Amino acid sequence: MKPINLFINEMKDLFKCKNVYFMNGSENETKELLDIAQRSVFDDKVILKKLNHNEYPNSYYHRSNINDVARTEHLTYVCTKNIEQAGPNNNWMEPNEAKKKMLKLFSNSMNNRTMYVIPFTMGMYESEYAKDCIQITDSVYVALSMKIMTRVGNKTIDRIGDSSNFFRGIHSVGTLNPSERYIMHFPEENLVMSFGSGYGGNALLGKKSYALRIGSYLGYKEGWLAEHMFIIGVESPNGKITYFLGAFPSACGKTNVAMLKFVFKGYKVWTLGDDIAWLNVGKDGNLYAINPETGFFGVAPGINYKTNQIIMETLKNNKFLPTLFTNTAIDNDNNVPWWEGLSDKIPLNLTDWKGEKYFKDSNKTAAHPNSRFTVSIYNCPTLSKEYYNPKGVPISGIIFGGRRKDTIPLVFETNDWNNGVFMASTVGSEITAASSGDIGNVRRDPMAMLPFCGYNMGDYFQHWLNIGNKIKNKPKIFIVNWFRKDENGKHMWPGFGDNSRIIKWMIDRIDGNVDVKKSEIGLLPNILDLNLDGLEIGKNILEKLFSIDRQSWIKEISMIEEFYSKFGNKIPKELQANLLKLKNKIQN
Ligand code: GTP
Ligand code: SPV
Ligand code: MN
Repeated sequence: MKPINLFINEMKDLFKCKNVYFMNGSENETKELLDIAQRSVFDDKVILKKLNHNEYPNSYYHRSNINDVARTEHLTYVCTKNIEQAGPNNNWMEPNEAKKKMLKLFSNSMNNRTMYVIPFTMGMYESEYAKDCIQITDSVYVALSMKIMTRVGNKTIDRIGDSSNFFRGIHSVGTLNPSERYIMHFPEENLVMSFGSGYGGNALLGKKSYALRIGSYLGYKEGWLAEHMFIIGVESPNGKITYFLGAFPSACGKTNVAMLKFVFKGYKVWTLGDDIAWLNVGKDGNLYAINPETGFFGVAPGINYKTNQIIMETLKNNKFLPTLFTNTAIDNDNNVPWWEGLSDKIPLNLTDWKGEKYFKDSNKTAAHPNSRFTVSIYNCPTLSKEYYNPKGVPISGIIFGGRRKDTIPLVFETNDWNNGVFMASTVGSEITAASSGDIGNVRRDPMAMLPFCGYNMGDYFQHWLNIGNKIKNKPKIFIVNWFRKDENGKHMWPGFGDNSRIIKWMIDRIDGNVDVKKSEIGLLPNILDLNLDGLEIGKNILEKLFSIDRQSWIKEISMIEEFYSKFGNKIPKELQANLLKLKNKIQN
């Protein structure tokens, strides 16, 4: 028997499902799944509710369990044979112990349910970087979401053929009991087991579990990088397109930059990806990036026609697959989704994300802060034609950032690749609602990969340095912080569309049109080189946005030292040397 069929039979025996739904990727299948989801009740709720299709074509609403609204990092494990390989950045469990635990939870857990078999490919079928996968799930919401987010269909089955070389993702929502929730990764076996959650990165196993955690491990072994990054091309008035990658931690602005609208005439952003990039060094010595996904799973709150017109158009321009809204509020008068920031006026007849009537004066938000839309990338009006290029696009700039109310300037350029890797390895960010944890606390989140690096981060940093040695035309590396606040706790930079002013400066740097000011931490822009036409921003605010406060940096360095010390001698010497240099400069 073919390995695929062996695997599916094994799953049937394990889960004792009522029936099997083998997905083929057809349009008809989408209709069938939508029908099933609108007819079925799970967790006391109808799984999908049709929204007003005049306002939001082909859109549906889903409410998840109130205990299941974000990734649960403390229940996410990397199970390698030895603990050092997983590193202090991961929870670790011995693989046999982890499997025993999971098999017990999985056993009979689909008794009265349908088991969906989802064959999917990450990346263009034509791409030599594409990877074939099979996910098992008992959630029709997950099955539909996977269809939006990845290439689902028979083609994957044909590609796998008689081979046993495919990713196995095994998922069951179980009873949604948080005390029985685990997401276990077995990088050495190309396998993930997930139980007890139906939400986002916990359940759509092609995304964080495969494309990042397993992907980063494969990249380490095979000589490439799997990154938590958007990919964009920026067209300048002269027609040249400059490609950027950007890594910000969860809920720190990637999707918004991916669909950014420039405030200057003649410039245009072409979208390639908003969350995941697979990077390879080409034969020509350039760094190339592909987006292995086919959809956006984006944060709803904050989005409106002013902050991001292109995202709104993507949500309204529904031509292809359905769009799902999860844990937003519902405006009952119009049967449309609503979230904080969508309109100034709060609709009168609002049901909140928990399903309760929402009162305007309550301290709670109507939409969950991590409420999201799942939408096909093909609906995006700014989708780049290079999205379809199996080789990917050649990168000229890499942007790293975090959410910091202080310390980190609006933008600076790093001195060179290795110094850029060092700076990226030190990025800190306030924890957001995208993961359950101490929201607001600053933690180190190197390359925005802390929750997603499937192996020891010390080895990961060395891998970044090694990749750099292979790149002939090294991209410039920039650090940004859209989130610096004043004494009153107000963001000093308007952000969103105005971030294009900063990206324009980066293009000017890449093209060699403007100079920089050297500072202790890196290369700062000359304020006069930033085009701030039409923006009302005081000179003193601008100065504050770029100020380097010695005391804050002394604290910052001690936090970096504390983080590095967890990795012992795994931290590359090159990065230790950079840290020492920075410390000397700050102290002198
Ligand atoms: P993940 O999907 O979790 O990986 O998040 P992301 O990095 O794609 O973040 P996203 O673009 O969805 O933005 C997250 C939140 O930050 C949303 O509530 C946005 O409205 C808000 N946001 C995005 N860009 C900016 C900005 O430039 N300034 C400010 N103040 N807020 C922003
Ligand atoms: C993130 O948290 O970085 C996300 C959402 O993109 S999830 O798919 O849940 O990981
Ligand atoms: Mn993300």
